[in-house]
Amino acid sequence: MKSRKAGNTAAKSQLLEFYERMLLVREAENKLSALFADGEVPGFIHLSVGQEAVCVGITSALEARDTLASNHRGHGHALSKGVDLETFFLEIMGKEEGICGGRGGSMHVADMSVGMLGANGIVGAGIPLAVGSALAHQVRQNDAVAVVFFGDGALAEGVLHESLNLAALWKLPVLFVCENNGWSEFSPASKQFIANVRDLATAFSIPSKKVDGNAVLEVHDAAVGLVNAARNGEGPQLLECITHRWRGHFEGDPQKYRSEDEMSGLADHDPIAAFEALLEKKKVSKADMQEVRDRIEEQITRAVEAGRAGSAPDFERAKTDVYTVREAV
Ligand SMILES: Cc1ncc(C[n+]2csc(CCOP(=O)(O)OP(=O)(O)O)c2C)c(N)n1
Ligand SMILES: [Mg+2]
Repeated sequence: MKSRKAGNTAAKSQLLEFYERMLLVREAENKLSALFADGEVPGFIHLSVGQEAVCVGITSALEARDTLASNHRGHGHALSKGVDLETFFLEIMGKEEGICGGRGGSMHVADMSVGMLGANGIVGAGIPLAVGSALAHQVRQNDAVAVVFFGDGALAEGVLHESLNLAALWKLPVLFVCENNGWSEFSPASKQFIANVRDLATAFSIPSKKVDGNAVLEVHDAAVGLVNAARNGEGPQLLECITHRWRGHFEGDPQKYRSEDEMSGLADHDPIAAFEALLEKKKVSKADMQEVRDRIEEQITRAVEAGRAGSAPDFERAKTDVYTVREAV
């Protein structure tokens, strides 16, 4: 996405691009959910359905040279940073032709060619990676910024506090993005952290903003300002995005810990439905929106076919890319 105009001034083509990017993430994950239920996806998957406006709003404010570190709920981060859809499906389906040779799967999708530093199964572990990447950008003077997505469940992690401190101390070009969906696995995040993320930023002299994480243009506009500030040498910035996790913590989670009220109200916070209503107001035709939906459906069908056609990992290569193998004594 080249133009930086959003909000009221965005052109129709740019609005449709936001729509297409959010739909890609939503439909890719809906398909992964079905594949997982059918046993075609090994391991665990965590879906970001309902949170699409955050990844799209942020990544649309980035340049190709910028880098991104993710967490366990990272499909949207990877796809919206530009990871190829077919090699993404191949990876998650555990195939050799996957972007990481089928060795990473959902929680380790990485693609340095598009600046995707990696998803991460350890809560908070992507944060110092982004800070390290920002340090590399600063040393190389390459005019790039690093972004990290983390959830509200990471707020009590010491590594976040240490990373905020170092980033502020060294004025690193990094944007910290907190996807605040209220949950940390099966517990309300409010039971784990006494303060809030913006106070934490203030404690380390980091400027911050809070946005409705379901409103893609609001996220985008805030991200443009913060990314520019980081790029212009003003040091780290932080954005809190309020959003909703529609699915369980992982696929298959029966979610007994959530109230019926909360579950039945989730669809009221649909970033894609809200954006469709906005497109209609802006006089984007239903035919134009349908064209986007058809294109996404085709792309996903092709990606699933590619995933199914991929080869299962070869046992002979089990030790490839393993740096050290300790022989049994
Ligand atoms: C260091 C560490 N502690 C605990 C876990 C188990 N765990 C996995 S996800 C998660 C909570 C994640 O919540 P949040 O960061 O808000 O992300 P969300 O799942 O809401 O997107 C926990 C505690 C872990 N993976 N790593
Ligand atoms: Mg959370």
